[in-house]
Amino acid sequence: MIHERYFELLKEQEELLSKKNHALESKNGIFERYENPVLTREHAPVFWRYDIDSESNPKFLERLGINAVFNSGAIYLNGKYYLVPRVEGNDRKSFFAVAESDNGIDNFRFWDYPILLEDIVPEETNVYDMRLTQHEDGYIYGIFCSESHDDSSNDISAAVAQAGIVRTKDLKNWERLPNLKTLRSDQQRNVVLHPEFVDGKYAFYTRPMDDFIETGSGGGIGFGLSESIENAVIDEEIIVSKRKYHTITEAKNGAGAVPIKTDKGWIHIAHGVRNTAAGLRYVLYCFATDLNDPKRLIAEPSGMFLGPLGGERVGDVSNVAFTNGAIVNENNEVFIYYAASDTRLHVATTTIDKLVDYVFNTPEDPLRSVDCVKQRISLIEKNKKLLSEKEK
Ligand code: M1P
Repeated sequence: MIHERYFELLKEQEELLSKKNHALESKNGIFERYENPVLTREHAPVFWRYDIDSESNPKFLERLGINAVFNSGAIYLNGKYYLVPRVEGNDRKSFFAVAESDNGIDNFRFWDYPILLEDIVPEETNVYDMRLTQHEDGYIYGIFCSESHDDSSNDISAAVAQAGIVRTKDLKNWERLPNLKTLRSDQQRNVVLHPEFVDGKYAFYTRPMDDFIETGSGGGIGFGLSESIENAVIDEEIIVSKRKYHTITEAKNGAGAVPIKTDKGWIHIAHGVRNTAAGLRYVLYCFATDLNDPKRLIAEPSGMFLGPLGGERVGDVSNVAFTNGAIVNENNEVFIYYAASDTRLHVATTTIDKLVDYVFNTPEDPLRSVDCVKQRISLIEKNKKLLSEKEK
């Protein structure tokens, strides 16, 4: 018999799932945040967590808890908004699952089953952070981090990160392909597949790193080409968006959402990381690359685009804003799915026009305080002139 508590939990969950989400007044004119997260651990179906049989679970104890739902791939298909977040069990293992909504800001509901990946990488322990690319070859690709223990080390926590690859046409049947090989980088995380062929090849944004946590000599977000996707191999990686001293990318950076094609260039929403006395701080930043040569940087506005704010700052890994998915709908509205502190998933909305304006008209970081002050003084002087003309 089904335990009666199941129906109570279902009712409580329905209230959460059907709750309307409201935009908060934009503070910067660039994007709106929302009142509620779009996905949390409470959104995970009750039957993923409980044995609902009153005979085998008379006290209705949770058997397989969910700890967090965060960093999410995103895709817009046939008028619906789909998310494939990182769902982390209480056992610390992450997995992927599809959640869908009609409007992209609320009522996201998980499908009944999580995605069971083909088990073709026997050493793989954990998977996370899928980027969903609708590629011009006709497939939807999911590129994610495939993490294994580093057996060359005696350290129990030593790990190796590689980029896993799956593809699908319907988000239901997933074909797993061999992990990406990058011949000149030992480890990879935050790899994104470009949606178009470049010189007839599959193009990837990479993040060369020579350690699991530290990128070491890795100079930033890279770009590389592979002849094949069935056996993807990248030889040379060219740095597109560099890590820079005393900026929001000083410690590391990584590609985020699949780049958004606009008339002026590909817009990238990535993350930058700096170190502080309180630990690493992750924020989102933007840059643009050339439409015909997507490894060529053409704009990089100064500083952060979106940082963790208020309650977003606290979670399992505090002080983190992270994105790996954004959606543009037919009205050129942009939905940026960003996770807060490795715990829950939020949305911020903007439009293509605003994003282009932000990316191409926000000044670059002059990299030195004295030059930043000069930059600000020139803005003040321009404004003062206008204000004094108004007074005349
Ligand atoms: O904990 C913050 C983020 O850390 C990693 O990102 P990066 O490789 O840039 O350090 C990822 O594990 C990501 O999932 C996580 O949100």
